[in-house]
Amino acid sequence: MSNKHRINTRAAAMAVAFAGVLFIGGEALAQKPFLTRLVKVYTLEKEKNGNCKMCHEYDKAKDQSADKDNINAFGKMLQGTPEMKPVIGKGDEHKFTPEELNAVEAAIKATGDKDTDGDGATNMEEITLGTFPGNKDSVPAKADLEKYRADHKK
Ligand SMILES: [Ca+2]
Repeated sequence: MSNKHRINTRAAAMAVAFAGVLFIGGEALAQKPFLTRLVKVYTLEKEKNGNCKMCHEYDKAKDQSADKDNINAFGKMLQGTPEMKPVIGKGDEHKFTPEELNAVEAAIKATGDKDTDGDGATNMEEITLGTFPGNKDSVPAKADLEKYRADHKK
């Protein structure tokens, strides 16, 4: 194999690897409508929990971004619900319909009383109070939680 050929082979392999990264990025973008819906329904703030970390665990410092390989405990729990079934596995070209986004909303409601990360606050309490239901290190302040529970007593 000539040197020139070897370099071309390497370039081709790198191009394939890069395309793979682009593909994963595209797939992550496909789920953006889920977040948009969630932010709208629960009036979430981007600086608090209205961002990708709601369902993904990644480290920006390590140049990572939200993708299908870093879905957190909350995201995985949603994926496993019967409500989410119709919206799982769509390609990155898929445009989610309002009905499909209703399914995502229904999955969140249906699992609202669960405490996925086991930090003592339910998923719905965390979503409403601005923390992450899939990260046990993110917990609502005790006073916020007490107020929320007093306000929502049945
Ligand atoms: Ca948490």
